Amino acid sequence: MSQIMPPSPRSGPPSSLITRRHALVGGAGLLLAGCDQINASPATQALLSLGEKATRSAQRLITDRNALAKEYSRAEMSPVFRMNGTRDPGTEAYKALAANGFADWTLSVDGMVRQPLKLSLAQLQAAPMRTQITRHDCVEGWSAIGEWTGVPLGLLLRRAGLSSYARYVVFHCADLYGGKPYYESIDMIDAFHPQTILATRLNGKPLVLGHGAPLRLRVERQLGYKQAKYVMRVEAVSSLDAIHGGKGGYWEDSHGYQWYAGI
Ligand SMILES: Nc1nc2c(c(=O)[nH]1)N[C@H]1C(S)=C(S)[C@@H](COP(=O)(O)O)O[C@H]1N2
Ligand SMILES: [Mo]
Repeated sequence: MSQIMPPSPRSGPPSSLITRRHALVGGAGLLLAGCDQINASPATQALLSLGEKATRSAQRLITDRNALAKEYSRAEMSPVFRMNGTRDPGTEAYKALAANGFADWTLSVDGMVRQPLKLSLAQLQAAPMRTQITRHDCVEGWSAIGEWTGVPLGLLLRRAGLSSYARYVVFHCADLYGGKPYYESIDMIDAFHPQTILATRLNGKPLVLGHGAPLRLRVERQLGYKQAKYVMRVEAVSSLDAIHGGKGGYWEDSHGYQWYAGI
């Protein structure tokens, strides 16, 4: 498991590099006739080559984060997909929603968006879907291969008019675990990753209660505990500080699990 900290919007190599490169380009542009002079300066040469190297490594980092998780064939699917954590949120509110097949359930997409959305299950099911057979890895030492079908998260965020200041997407769940609300969060690279979906189906059937009915996150480049079940609300935020314990997720807040659980 690699350790990547939540990026801060105001620091970090990629943004400072871009600023520096723009400053250089701007300077050269202003001094048209003085271009040779700028290029001849050893300090500038060093800065330029350093900038290029750092840009390449930033590029590599981003490329790796966008790589697809392995997808499997139908023949490789696990005969039984285990359940873990909450198997039924059991709250009065959830029981009422489950009692009529989630006909009154809605997903909220809100926070730093231009147009907050409230979507029924029927509306979500009518959206373009992606199906993928992937392996789920739980830190407790088990894996299962299953076929997930759902709406790409990026599609919903675009439709809601995501603010360019949003840095994270928070998933608020219907269940309490150990008495605390279960929640999780991811950054924008994972939010717009093509395999990041809000799944309504497992192995061709609507999600059963134990797997997070009616809607759960699949973020395939990360471990099991990031795969939030019973998602009720998707919130775009610029910082995780004010959300529950401030560490970006239930396990992160209460058990010191890493926020970035990349596999
Ligand atoms: N809301 C919610 N999401 C959750 C959990 C949970 O307890 N509550 N458990 C997590 C853990 S540790 C794992 S391994 C997976 C298990 O998903 P499954 O029950 O569909 O196998 O869900 C994750 N998402
Ligand atoms: Mo897990």
